[in-house]
Amino acid sequence: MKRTWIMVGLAVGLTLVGFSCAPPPNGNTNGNQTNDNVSQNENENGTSGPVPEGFENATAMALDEAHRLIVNSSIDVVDEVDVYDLGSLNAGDFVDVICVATGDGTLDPMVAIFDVDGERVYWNDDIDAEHSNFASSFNGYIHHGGSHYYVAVASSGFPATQERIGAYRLTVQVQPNAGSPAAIGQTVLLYWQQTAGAVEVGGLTYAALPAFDATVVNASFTGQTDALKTAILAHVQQAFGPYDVTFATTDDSIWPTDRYSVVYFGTNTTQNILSASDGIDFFNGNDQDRAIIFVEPFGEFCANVDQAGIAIGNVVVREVGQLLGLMPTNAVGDAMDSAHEGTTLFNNREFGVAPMLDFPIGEQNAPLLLEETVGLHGGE
Ligand SMILES: [Ca+2]
Ligand SMILES: [Ca+2]
Ligand SMILES: [Ca+2]
Repeated sequence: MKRTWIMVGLAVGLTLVGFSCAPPPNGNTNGNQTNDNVSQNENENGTSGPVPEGFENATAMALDEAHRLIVNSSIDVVDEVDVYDLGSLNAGDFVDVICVATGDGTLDPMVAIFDVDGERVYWNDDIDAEHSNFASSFNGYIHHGGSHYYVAVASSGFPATQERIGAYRLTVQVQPNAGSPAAIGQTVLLYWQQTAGAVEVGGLTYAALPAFDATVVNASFTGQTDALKTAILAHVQQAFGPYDVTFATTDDSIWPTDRYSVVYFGTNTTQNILSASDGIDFFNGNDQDRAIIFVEPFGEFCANVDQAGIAIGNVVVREVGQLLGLMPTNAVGDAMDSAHEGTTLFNNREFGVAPMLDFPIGEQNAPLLLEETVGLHGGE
């Protein structure tokens, strides 16, 4: 399915800001206003509509009296995706999902849960890849009700072919009505100044970082450090404008006193990457996580400070998106696009509805997830 991603993002963003519709009786706040450009389904109040693309062959699997489902099955060919339809879930239900390889143990699984529109709620590949635990597991609250929730199992995209097929056991446990997940705003500190010591991001330690300096990005930017900071800040504030995300910087006379996440700016990398973060923090369970942007590589393709402000800003937006639970996507123009770096970094991007880089079916509805995670700016 081909779409114009920038337009989708704009339309969804405007709809979320502009409408304040009462949730239908089943608690589904994911009404047609936000996603009729995705699947045209009419699933409010549990009436069934077209099943989203990729979920047509879902196997209906009712939970037992203990609200549990155990499936023993297998991924038999590379790129197979097994989809199970759990039926309806409500906001405040707590789901606990684990998928482990069984049989000869060759499968490296990944697992995700999707709402009635095929939009991702949670995903996991490896519980602990560092210690070779390639089983998949996640747990957390359902934030909006729906007549169908789908759990999908696929093989991880990374391993060699022989690790991509094999048997698995999927266990789903639901605790109905376990709590009331609420959106909570987030403050993010852009750390322009020199750090007092080494900083740790994503399990890696970086030696003390010097103050942000436009000269490091590109020698021709000397003397334009403040202009570049201003351009980056303006870009990230614009991107998160609809949502309750507050950006502060170390140049502010008063630093935030509440809990905040931090974006550092490093000068170089031996890994040839633009950025790193503590990870995808689904529904922002950690309000003090960190990301780092490596500004040096941007100098190679940014001709002026305005370009650099947009390019670096786009990468800051994507990393903060991860710190708020968004996954990398695979769509030009989407704020979480990680597949088309190159010159697309010079373009304005929008949080939109886009396919994920790391799961073969379903999409990520970033505006909906951000609204459910941090809420809308000013509580609109
Ligand atoms: Ca199968
Ligand atoms: Ca895995
Ligand atoms: Ca976080």
